[in-house]
Amino acid sequence: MLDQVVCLAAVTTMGVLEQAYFSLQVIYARRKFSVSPPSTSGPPQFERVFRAQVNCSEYFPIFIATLWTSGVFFNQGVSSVCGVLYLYARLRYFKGYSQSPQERLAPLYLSARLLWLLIAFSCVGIFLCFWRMYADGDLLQLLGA
Ligand code: JUQ
Repeated sequence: MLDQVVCLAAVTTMGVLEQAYFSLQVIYARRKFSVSPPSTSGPPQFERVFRAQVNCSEYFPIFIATLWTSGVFFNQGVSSVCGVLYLYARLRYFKGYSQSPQERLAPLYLSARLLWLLIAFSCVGIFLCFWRMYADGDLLQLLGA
């Protein structure tokens, strides 16, 4: 049973490490540009690193939820490949945004496309699961019909 989700767990752990890396970069940027908490404003170089980390964090729960839904209900291999590519896109997004707002765009579009793909695979997987339950008569029983 665990071999059906081990790749998803690996991608999840890689993602957590990536988030830790982004947080460390914000800590270093705070020191470098002398921006003390709770302040989040400072020179543009600091604010770009800060915003890049916040934006990646904002999408991390959505990414993890769709990675696992797609991996469990659709296909572990396909979902894990999309997951690794998403994390790679987010790394390039973070590095790009640290340079300039313009340089974040190409990896941002890639990460958005990969997230749409994971959402689509999740929908297909859930639909197929309901479909199978319906065909087996389990779904009607579950709904009390
Ligand atoms: C919200 C909920 C689900 C999205 C794509 C796929 C699913 C994103 C928009 C970001 C950023 C960063 C910046 C990874 C048009 C529908 C989604 C979803 C959004 N989209 N923005 C932005 C804040 O630097 O501007 O990280 N990420 C997205 O997906 C596209 C949106």
